[in-house]
Amino acid sequence: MTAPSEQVWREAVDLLARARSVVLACHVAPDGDALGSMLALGLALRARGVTVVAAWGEDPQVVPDAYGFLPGLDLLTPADQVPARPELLVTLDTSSPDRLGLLADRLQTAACVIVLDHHTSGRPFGSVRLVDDQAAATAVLVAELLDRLGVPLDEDLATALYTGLLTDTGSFTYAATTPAVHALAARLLQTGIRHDLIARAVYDTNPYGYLQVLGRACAEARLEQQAVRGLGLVWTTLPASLLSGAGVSLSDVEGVIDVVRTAREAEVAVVLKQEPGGPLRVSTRSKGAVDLGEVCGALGGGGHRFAAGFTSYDDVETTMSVLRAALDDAPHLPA
Ligand SMILES: [Mn+2]
Repeated sequence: MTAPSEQVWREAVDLLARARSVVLACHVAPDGDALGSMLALGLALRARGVTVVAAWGEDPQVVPDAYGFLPGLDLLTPADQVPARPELLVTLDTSSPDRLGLLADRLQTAACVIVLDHHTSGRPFGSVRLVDDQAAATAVLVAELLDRLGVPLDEDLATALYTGLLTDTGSFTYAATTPAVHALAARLLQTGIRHDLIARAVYDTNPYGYLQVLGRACAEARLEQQAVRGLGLVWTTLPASLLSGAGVSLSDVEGVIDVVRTAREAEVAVVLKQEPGGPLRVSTRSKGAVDLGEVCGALGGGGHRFAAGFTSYDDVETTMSVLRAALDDAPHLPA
């Protein structure tokens, strides 16, 4: 896939410049890029006099504590109050209709759908697709869109965009962190934002219970050296009882996989998180030899090449044997 053509950019800019009201929707269980991208675009459009509704398809919509500092949270609207027939719907960071959750039906009822995304897998949808799988974050595409709309960056826009950039690049460490990514980060910092406080809020502000959960997760991690055709697999589970006992939510434990994935013996890391009375949320990371977007896509999920996930309604044992088989079958990427 390549970057969006000039014609697609022009179509999107024309639609947004003419719109009187816009509905913005990001994926369920939103991360820093989904939220930051959506709120930045929402704030910019509202400043231009557009009526903006921002939402994701969960009821209730709970903003993770780590993102409580983001500007524009007042744009958020409960999913059941999102207009039934949007004049213009913009989806952000969302690779498949099912990732819109309760709002997936708006794809049928909206007069027009603009898609802003950088995922490699998923089921394509939408009429105007600003999709670039080489982009480090959806925030990169939103920044370009704001430039093309002639919106100057202010501190609020920069805070939201920087949060997306920071989180989706793994603090500017993943391979997609190009010179252009750093150039955008520099422009964002020039607005005067406190990047140190953003990083602290996102990464260094955990509830005490997180330490207990992380300890258990690491102590019980399993290393399977022969898995992934000998490249190695490390995995662990976070049972609902462990999370509730420690008083932490699913969004509080997003960072566990970033510790588990550091095991040098394993190409692939997996964390299975159990919702109380619900399915398993399976997060996966690879070091570059396996396309996990493909693997998780085949299991009903999706994501990026090196970071992806899916939802499983089976137990841990069954889920892991299905995943092991899929990882054994996955083609190895060139180094
Ligand atoms: Mn993203």
